[in-house]
Amino acid sequence: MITIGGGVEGIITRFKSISNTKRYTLASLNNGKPTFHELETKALITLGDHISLDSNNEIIKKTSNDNLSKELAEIYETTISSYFIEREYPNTIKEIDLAISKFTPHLINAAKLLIKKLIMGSPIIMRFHNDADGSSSAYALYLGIISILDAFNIKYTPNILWLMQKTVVYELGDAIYDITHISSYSCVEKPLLFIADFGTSSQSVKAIKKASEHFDMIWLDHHPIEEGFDGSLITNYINPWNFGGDSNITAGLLCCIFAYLLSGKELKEIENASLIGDYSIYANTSKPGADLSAFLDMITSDPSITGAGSKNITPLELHELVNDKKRYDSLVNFAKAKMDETVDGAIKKIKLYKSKSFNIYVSDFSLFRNRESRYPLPGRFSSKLLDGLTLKNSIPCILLLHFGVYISIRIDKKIATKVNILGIIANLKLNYEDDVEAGGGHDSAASIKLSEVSDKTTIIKIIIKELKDKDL
Ligand SMILES: [Mn+2]
Repeated sequence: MITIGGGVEGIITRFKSISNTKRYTLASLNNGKPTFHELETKALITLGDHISLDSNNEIIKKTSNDNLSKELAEIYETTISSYFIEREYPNTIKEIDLAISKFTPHLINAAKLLIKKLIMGSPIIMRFHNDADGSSSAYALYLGIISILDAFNIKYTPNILWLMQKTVVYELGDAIYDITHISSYSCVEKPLLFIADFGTSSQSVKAIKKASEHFDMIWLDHHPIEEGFDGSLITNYINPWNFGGDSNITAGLLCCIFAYLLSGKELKEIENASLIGDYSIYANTSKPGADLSAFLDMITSDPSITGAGSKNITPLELHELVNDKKRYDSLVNFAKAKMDETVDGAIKKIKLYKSKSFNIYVSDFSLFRNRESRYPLPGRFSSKLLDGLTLKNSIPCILLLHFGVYISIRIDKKIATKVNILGIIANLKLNYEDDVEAGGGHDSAASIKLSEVSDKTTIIKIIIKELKDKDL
């Protein structure tokens, strides 16, 4: 395709109807470079039409396209061959070299798919878990996308909706929302749904089935794969558990590798922030990342702290805050001070149950929670509180932190295997099925949801007894 006069020639790849006007995107190659135009017109044109525009963006020629798939393939392949460079991730964590080399080809496929959606203007929905790891994931993806669009010299705002997810399940309601969002678009390339740091649950299966009819999907997660979860409908499901790794390879780390493969951008601080945020054994507290992690944890727990009215926070907003040095420093300091203050408050009101080789602590979150803000959230706070307790003790500690119908359990990694909390939870579910609604997690971090009618004090006493029985 060539440029005519001051204008361009290309293919209509997407349109959106807004009352009686339609907004179109036009994709083409100009001297081997992908170009991208947006235009609004009442003229009768449709998806796949081949259009020529003059320098005022007026349509001067329109032909219907007999060679559509060939021309689209040419745009895509030329873009990939001129801009996509196969790179090796500069990994600094030796233990995960093998897992990375195994999933890298899959990440490369996913990166190429994202590029295709970007140059064809397809709507993209990015959902990320609302914690430090999930928001690190979104931040890395955002910076990677900006960087590749810069390389293309594409001057347009990509059609991306960023949504922060409050649960670890992709619910049917989410799928319906996503399908509704794209319903006003028509595109030559299927829309893309990108999930980061959640969704690997059997409860997501219905929604995945529904969404797969309308979207191609890229799904980067590191949660243990639940029985009944079916990732086969997901175009690119990439989880370290399937490649000889485990949850210590966080979603943020996966997304930083993805962003690097996509654009060549190195994002080591974001990578480390995600590792710190999710208590990965690969977290490195002597390298930058702890401040960013504290900041992200606070912002995702309570976006209103920034003064924003919305409950959602986008990576663009994160990026602007991080780059406003004064504001960022003050938010980081506030996050750390609030966390320290809450840990101190909790330790003053905690109950201790001594066992032979470890201490069991029980903490009631409602006694010291922050009344003005949702930060810190109890589940994540329990990990910080265990850290605080570990510092004060010479023997390992176990923490049961309860709030409403939830009990959050944290166990020193040194005794996690011996204690086998998941076994204790399985027994509870079996013997007290009317009390325990749900429960699960990892060896060192688990949680239980009780039913409304349950007697929480009794259940906690039973857990303490079971824990002590393991300490022989
Ligand atoms: Mn995570």
